[in-house]
Amino acid sequence: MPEPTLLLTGFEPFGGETLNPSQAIVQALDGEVIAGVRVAARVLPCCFGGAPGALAQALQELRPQAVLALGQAGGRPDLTLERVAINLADARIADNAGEQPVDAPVVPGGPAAYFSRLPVKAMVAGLRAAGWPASVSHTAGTFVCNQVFYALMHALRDQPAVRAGFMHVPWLPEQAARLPAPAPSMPLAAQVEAVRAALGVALAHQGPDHAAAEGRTH
Ligand code: PCA
Repeated sequence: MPEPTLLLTGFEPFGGETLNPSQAIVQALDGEVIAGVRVAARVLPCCFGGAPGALAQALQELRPQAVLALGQAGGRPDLTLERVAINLADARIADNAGEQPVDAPVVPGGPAAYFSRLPVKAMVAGLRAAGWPASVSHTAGTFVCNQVFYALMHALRDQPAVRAGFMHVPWLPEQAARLPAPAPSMPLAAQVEAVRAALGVALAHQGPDHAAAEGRTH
């Protein structure tokens, strides 16, 4: 039996930035064993053309029993567990390869959306209990993060036993400090600790997700 593996992905910096917290987090957690499962980290290129292929290669190589993909959501104040990936790429800025798709499907002919297969509400509850601000998000946007989330769920559509989903993380203080207006941020050590806690819940949780009300009116 191969060792149980969790694939943890992050992204390289994008949009002219020199840092991406998701990259730093996955590098910090690479090789760690959480709830008996070894973390294998991969950093994905932030480009529509290259990210799904890099993800597919990692899935093929590692055959993970669980996957958490991470990305930066600058401006969000907390850790957000994404609930839904949509079959749409609509880029406000160019990706790292200079591509800017508008109204393109992630997978032509694919379903409109996939839901996360992680217990997002249990993970939010676990994060809050450990002292980390977190919430459920109902949109991962329409940029490369949503594309990777959708591609992940599409790739695993015939492997329902694999737990997989996406979490957005806030800016690092170093990034927020470069902005002209005040912006929310969270230090790297805190983000690493929080992702470790979230992974612990994701791997240990059994049965249906918590039934806590985490919906939105907007
Ligand atoms: N955040 C972007 C893409 C890469 C990243 O870290 C997004 O939210 O789409």
